[in-house]
Amino acid sequence: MRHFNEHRVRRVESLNGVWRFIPGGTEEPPTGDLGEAPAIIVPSCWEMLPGFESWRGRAWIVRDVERQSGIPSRLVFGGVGHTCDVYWNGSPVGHHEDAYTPFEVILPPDGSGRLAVRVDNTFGPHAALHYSNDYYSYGGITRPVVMESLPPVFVSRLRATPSREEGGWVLEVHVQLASAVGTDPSGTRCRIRLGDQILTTGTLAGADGRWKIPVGNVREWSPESPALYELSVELIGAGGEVLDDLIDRVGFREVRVAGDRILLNGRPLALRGFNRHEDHVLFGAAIPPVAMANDLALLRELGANFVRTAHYPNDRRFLDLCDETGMLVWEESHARQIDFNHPRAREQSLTSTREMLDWHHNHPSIIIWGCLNECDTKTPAGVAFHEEILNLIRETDPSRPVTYAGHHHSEDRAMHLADIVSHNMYPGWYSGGLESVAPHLEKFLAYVDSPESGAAGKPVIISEFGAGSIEGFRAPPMVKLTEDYQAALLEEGLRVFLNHPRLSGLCLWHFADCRVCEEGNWWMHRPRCLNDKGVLTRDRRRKLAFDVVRKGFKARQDKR
Ligand code: ADA
Repeated sequence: MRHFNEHRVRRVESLNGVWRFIPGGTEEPPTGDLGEAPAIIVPSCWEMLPGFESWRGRAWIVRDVERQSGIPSRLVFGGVGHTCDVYWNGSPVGHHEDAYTPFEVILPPDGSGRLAVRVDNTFGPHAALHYSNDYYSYGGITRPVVMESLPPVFVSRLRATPSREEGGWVLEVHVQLASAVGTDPSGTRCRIRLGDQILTTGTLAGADGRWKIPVGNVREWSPESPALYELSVELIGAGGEVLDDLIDRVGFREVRVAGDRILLNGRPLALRGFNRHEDHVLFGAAIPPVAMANDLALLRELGANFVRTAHYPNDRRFLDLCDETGMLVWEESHARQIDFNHPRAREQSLTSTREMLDWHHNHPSIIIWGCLNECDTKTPAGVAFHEEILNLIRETDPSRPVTYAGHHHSEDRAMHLADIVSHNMYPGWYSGGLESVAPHLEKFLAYVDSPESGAAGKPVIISEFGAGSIEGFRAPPMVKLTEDYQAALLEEGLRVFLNHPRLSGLCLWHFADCRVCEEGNWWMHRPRCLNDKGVLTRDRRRKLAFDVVRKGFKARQDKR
C-alpha cells in the first residue's frame, strides 16, 4: 500500500494477488464454488483481460479470505474503478464512489469468509466525475488492498503539519482513535515518536488528540534534499505494552504565497514539469511501482521538478516516491469539465476533495492542492461551486496554497478565490501558430493584473500548454500532429513561458500519450483514441519533443 510499513505492531496482510472475475454484476454476490471463473490479479484493470479491453460494465471480483475469529478487521482499498459495493459473506459492508481515493471497510470478528466486490465502470446518473472523457475510466480493483487485524481501540488517523517558527520547526500532530467493537477510546495512552525520539506521551480525553510539538533543528525537506522522518503513534497498555500503532512519514518544509511568488522554505519556486495521467500501455491505470519509478526517472531526465496529478488524486505509492525523490506535486481532486448540473456533481466533488485531503495530508511533496479542472468559472453558480470547494480545502488544510486550472481566460470570474492563478492555454495548437504564443500569454496576464480579475499580483502558473503528435509522423510539411511541429511549438512555449518574470510555473500537457474514452466522439478528435500530446508514447518511447523539453528545462534548472 505504501513504500514503508505503516505498522510494526498491528497485524497487516496484503490481499493482493489472484481473485476471481465474474462479469455481470448480479444483485447478489456469487456464493459457493467459484468454478471456472477466470482469475484476475488485484491490483489490475480488467481491460488487461482478453475480450475486456474496452469493456464497460459491472462485475464481481471475489476471493475467500482466511481470518482468525474473534478479531475484527479493517480493509483498506487503495482505489477501485470507479464505483463499488463491498460484501462480506453475502452482506453489504461498504460502498465507494470514484476510482481515485482510498477507502476503508470494517469486517466483523466472524473469522474466515468470502469477500466480494461489485465493481462498476459504467457511465450514467450515478457518476458525475466519471463520464466519456479525455482520459479512460478503467474497471477493476486498480490499487492495492490490505487487511488489518484490529485491537479493541485502534489508531484511525495520524495527521502531521510542520511549521517553521522562531525557535525552529514545530509539528502539529492530530491523532484520531476508533473502535470496531464499541470500546470507548477515552483514557487511552498515546506515545508520539519522531524517528527514535519520543516527542510526547499523553492520555486522550476522548477519541481525538492534538499536540503542537517543537522539534528543534531538523533537516528540512526540499527538492534538492528530500529529508523524511518517520512519525509514529503508539497506544500504550496498562503494563506499558504497545497495543496498536500507526506510522507515517513527514518532511519539514513550508510552502506559502508571498506577493506574486510561491515560496518553499522561504525561497521562490520556478516550477517546471508535466501533467501526468495514471495511464500505461501495459497496465492501464494500475501502474506498478517499478513503472511509477520509471516515470519519475524520465521526469528527472527531462529536467522537471514538478508534476500535476491531472485530474485526480494519485496512488499513494507514487506520492511516496515523490516524497522520497523531492518531486514537487500539485495534487487535485477529481474533475475535468464536470457538469455542475449533474445530480451527483456537488456531492461527489466534495467527497473526492475530502478524501484526498484526509488520506494524502502528510505527503511533503504535495505543495499545492488543486480542484475543478476547466469547470464553470463564468456563471454565478459555477463561481459559487469553486468557492465551496476551495474553501473546503483551505479550511481543512491551511498549510498549502489552493488553486484550480481554469481555461475561460478573461471570462474567468473565480480567480479571486484562489491563492494561485492557474490557466490551461494552447496557443499555436487549437488556434494560431507559433507566433501566437507570446501575445496570447501577454493578453492573459494583462487580464489577471487588471482590476476586473480580482487576482492582480497573485502568482501565476501555466497549468497546461502543449501540442499533439503521432509518433513517426514527420515533416515536411511542418503540419500539426507531426513530431516536428510538436517539438517546435514546445520549444517556442518554453522560450516564452519558462523565463517570464510574471510566471511561477509551467506544467506541460502531457508527459506521455494516454488512452481516452471511445464513447461519444473522442475518436474524431483523438487519433487512435489517444490523447497524443505526450512527449513520450504510451509505452514511454521518446518523441522529438522530449529532447527539446529536456534542453529547455535543464537550461532553466541551471539558471537559479
Ligand atoms: C484540457 C484538459 C486536458 C486535456 C487537454 C487537451 O486542457 O484539461 O485534460 O483534455 O485540454 O489535450 O486538449
